[in-house]
Amino acid sequence: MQIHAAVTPAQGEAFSFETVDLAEPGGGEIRVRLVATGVCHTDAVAWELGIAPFPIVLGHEGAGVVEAVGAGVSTLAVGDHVVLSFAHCGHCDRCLTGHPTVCADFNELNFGGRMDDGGHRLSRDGEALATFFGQSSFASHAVVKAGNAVKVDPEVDLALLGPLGCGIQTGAGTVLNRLKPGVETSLVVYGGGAVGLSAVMAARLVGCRQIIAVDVLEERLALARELGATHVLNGKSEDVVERVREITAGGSDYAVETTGVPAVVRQSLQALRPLGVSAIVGVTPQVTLDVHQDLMAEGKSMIGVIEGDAVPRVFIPQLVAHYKAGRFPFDRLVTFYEFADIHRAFEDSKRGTAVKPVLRM
Ligand code: CXF
Repeated sequence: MQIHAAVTPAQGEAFSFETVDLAEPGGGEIRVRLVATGVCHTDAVAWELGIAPFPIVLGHEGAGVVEAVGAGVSTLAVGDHVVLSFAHCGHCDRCLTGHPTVCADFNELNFGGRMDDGGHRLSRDGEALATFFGQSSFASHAVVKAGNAVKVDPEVDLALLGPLGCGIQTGAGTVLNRLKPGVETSLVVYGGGAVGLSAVMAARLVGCRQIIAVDVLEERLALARELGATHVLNGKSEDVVERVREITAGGSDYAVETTGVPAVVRQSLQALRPLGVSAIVGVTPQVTLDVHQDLMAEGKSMIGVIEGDAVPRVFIPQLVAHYKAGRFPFDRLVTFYEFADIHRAFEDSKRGTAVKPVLRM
């Protein structure tokens, strides 16, 4: 069928709204009519730095309604509300042991530009268009593997839910699935974007005693407070390591580092108490560490976490339930844009005036 999509013709080139062809869903696949899709930092990285092939249809935080199911799909039906998450093979040892975020084929399936059978589902005048994260949700419709689609509660506004498939799952999952802090612990979140603020909300959910948010934008810090931060620090004007040590009487138990800025990655370690753990979530170019001083001397650890170590089909419905119960108000992060305003959504995200832009298709 013909659909409407924002095509990225080449690295850094403006999105071009076009009518393109979408194949029928094959075995194990579904077609989704997208209602909305979040804009994530990784879309911007792919657009600007070209980490996936071009021409491509980006977008990987889609939410929509199942419109057709291919052969062999028994878990979803036409009319179901779904959130689209990252692609994973489902049969490697990591997928089978509950860690699809480190699927053996994660990079190939999400950034390789093709579906799991090596083919494309999108084309323009016979020319293949690359797929992003197995979904390419900057479009009116998408064909995806049923295993990457998560059925969600139809009572909740579907337009809000796309970011649960990536950014919000990443922040909340890092706390709830990986760090699992106990009550009475302290946790510092570096960076007050959608990922960081989701980590703040998750830390409040589990009852961390001290939740310290660090950012350089005062508006972000104010929002962090409203969402559960007990303390906020402005990284521009305060000595963060010193202040965290003061507030926590010696260093934090946990850190969630979302900025990817090398100096901040080091701060996240330096401000830990002995035996503390820092989860590295932000995409980081290269960081130089004094391994002895920053890690060994005090038994600290640093762990990398992708997509909150989540099993989306388990975790996303849990987040939706927390939202419904008023315990996880992630809607506070969302600013809606019309699909046609995609460039403005990207600019606002870059400038920091929108925490989580969501495009209505
Ligand atoms: C990405 C972050 C970088 C590693 C792969 C997954 N998540 C969302 O965009």
